[in-house]
Amino acid sequence: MAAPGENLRINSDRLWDSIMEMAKIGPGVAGGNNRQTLTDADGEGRQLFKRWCEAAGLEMGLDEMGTMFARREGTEPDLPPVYVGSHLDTQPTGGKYDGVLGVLGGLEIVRSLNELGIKTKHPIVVTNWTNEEGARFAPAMMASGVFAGVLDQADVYEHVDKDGKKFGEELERIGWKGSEKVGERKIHAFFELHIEQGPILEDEGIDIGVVTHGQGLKWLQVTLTGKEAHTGSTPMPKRRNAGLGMARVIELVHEIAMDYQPDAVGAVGHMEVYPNSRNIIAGRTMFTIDIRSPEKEVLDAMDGRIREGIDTICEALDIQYQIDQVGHFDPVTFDPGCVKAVRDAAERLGYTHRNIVSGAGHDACWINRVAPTAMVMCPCVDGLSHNEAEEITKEWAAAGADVLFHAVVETAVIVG
Ligand code: HGY
Ligand code: MN
Ligand code: MN
Repeated sequence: MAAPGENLRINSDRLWDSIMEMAKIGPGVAGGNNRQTLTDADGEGRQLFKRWCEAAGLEMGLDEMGTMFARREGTEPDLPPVYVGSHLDTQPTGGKYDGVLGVLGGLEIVRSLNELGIKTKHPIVVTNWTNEEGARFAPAMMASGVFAGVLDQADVYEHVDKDGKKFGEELERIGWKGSEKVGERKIHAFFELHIEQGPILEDEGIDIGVVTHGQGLKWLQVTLTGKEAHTGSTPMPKRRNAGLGMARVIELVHEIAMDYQPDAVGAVGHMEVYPNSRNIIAGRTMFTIDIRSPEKEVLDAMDGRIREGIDTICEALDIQYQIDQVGHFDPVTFDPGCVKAVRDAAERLGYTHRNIVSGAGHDACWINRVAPTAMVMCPCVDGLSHNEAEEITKEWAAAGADVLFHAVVETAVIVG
């Protein structure tokens, strides 16, 4: 396949302006975004993206999970398209770039191809995957997981948020449930541009992360049941304190992750306490353990040790426990051919680059099961993400989008 010329670049001002325009929708309280999946803000962001896609001459498809597929025709329409995208939904205290850079980077590729009058053999489809974050409805990477056949659509339709609202009903309510069956599209290759969400690229002064692997993840939702009682008049030996149990499990998760350094990670970010009253011993707690490692054996070992530890803690405190696995994927090895296209693009364009393992999960991790897939990463300031202060530079965004541009058009094959 003929490689694009090194002067083929995106329009970085236009990309940056689009990112800033999207950031106005679902603003957070500290300069970032709260555009959680299937909220009205998500619906507004989808509308804006749809308008931009239609203005760029793209035909919009929508499947039964609400994933958006904006198609630019190829000279050989029957060939399977090259897909490029990420997600527009954010964390409740999310940044402006997590996911958005990948979706609007894909749109910028199309805008640049239109401007330059370049055609490709394969169609190109810019994609917004529904509910990548898994913040409002677990698990993360939900729509791409259904697309890849690892999650069951009817099941996830029934998943509820903290207010008891169902995913399927909320998708209908915001008017973004499509009629296209999920997972029937044939994908020639999928590329995703994403901020690193870690400190490596910035610390090393590197422009581009060539993502060779993604680490594995497990989310264990734990419910501890003790007994509500008066915090003043109940003698210590008679307490069945689910709050104390949660505290000990949180410490256990940290200690176990520290046993597998430098790569393993573990934390509890979601915690609910019932009845959450100052002078009542917590009778029930529900929380989610997030553990990750690039090595499947380590992930499984941590899982096993945590389960044993929870049993011991609950025995000692005379409380009951239930553990439900609400998210999981094994470590991912991306397609060597697509990874090479990313690396060659960075080289050709004169950007510094290094191989990197993704610490965060991405839609690409699931799509890699059904199509050749690779990711491009750019640095972010202080490696900070899932925080409203998330920041990148326009130059980093442009470098990432340029590399994405080359990898996509080389794979889609420029014609004429
Ligand atoms: O959890 C993750 O890794 C992703 O940001 N949803
Ligand atoms: Mn993301
Ligand atoms: Mn995220």
